[in-house]
Amino acid sequence: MARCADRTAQSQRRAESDTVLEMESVTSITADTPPAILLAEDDPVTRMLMTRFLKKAGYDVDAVADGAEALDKMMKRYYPILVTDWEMPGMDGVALCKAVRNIQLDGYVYALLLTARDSKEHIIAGLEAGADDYLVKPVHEPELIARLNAGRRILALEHSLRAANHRNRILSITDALTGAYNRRYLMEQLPREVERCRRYAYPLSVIMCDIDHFKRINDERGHAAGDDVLQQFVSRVQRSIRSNSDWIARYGGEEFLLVLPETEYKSGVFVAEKVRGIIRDEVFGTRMGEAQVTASFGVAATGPNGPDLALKVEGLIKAADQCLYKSKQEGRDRTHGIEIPNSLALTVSA
Ligand code: GH3
Ligand code: MG
Repeated sequence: MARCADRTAQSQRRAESDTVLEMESVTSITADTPPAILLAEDDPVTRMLMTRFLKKAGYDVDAVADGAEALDKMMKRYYPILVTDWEMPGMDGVALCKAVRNIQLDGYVYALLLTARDSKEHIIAGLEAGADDYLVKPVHEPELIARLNAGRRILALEHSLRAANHRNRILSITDALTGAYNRRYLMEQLPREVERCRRYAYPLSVIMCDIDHFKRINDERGHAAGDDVLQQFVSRVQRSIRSNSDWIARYGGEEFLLVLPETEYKSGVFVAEKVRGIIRDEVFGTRMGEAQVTASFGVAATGPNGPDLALKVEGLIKAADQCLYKSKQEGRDRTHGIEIPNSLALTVSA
């Protein structure tokens, strides 16, 4: 979807958080499927004839009568191909091409300019405004199809490049063994979550969790069985948290940090206790047999109105870690937490 001006406040916040959304795939464009075309043409007869012709050629076509309407449509839906007349009332084709190049859309737009003018200066002006190609009117239909085919090859290339970049990005932020986010992503993303919660005055909870006596599992069943436990641990946690906002990162070997935006202290502790139950209540299957696993938890949460200016990510993580340490010291398989309504006056609660 294009970045619309009328996006709701909530989805705006989500876009800013830029977290779980990274896992979404990029819009699919291949050389085989005809991409959607937006046709901007003010002459009703030409518009109707071209729409009919393009539809017959297999394209999904939306047609509008001027540049402003075209731009409005493009803000709401991604059209990989724009075919636009040059001369139109209000925003003309050249202004439309310029505008399209200045907004952020979900993918590249291949812009084909139709013009009655064939002087070199005009053609250069059209291409410099952002058009990829031009056709002199009256349009010769087989030539239009051939030029659209050339455009589709470019779109398919651009798409595969973007998909490869997307895959690389996912690989660079994911822990290969468990599929959780890696520490690099955590240290990149958590400051943004803190900032976002501060701006919108929402609480934020983080939960540090560590598998109890994990070394024993490795020692008794082998490293590979330990890996099985780590994988299942993460998939159990992922299944039990909100998939569109909460996320888990591998902090160290068998230590993970759960990030729960818009979650206050009580709910943070509730989630930690829920996850603790999910881990301990069902044995883990490993390649070396079943294993009983427990984990310890430390919750650190901001006050209900979000982090104050003094709160740093390191402080939040340290507070969760100290609570986790307390849980370990008191015998493991338990949760301790701290609410930090004011970073300068930390109050510990069990
Ligand atoms: P505690 O209850 O105090 O947390 O004890 P623990 O045994 O869980 O903690 P300790 O720090 O003594 O041992 C953690 C072990 O986790 C040691 C390390 O070899 C193992 N480990 C770290 N990363 C991996 C991994 O990716 N796979 C496996 N199988 N083991 C790992
Ligand atoms: Mg451990």
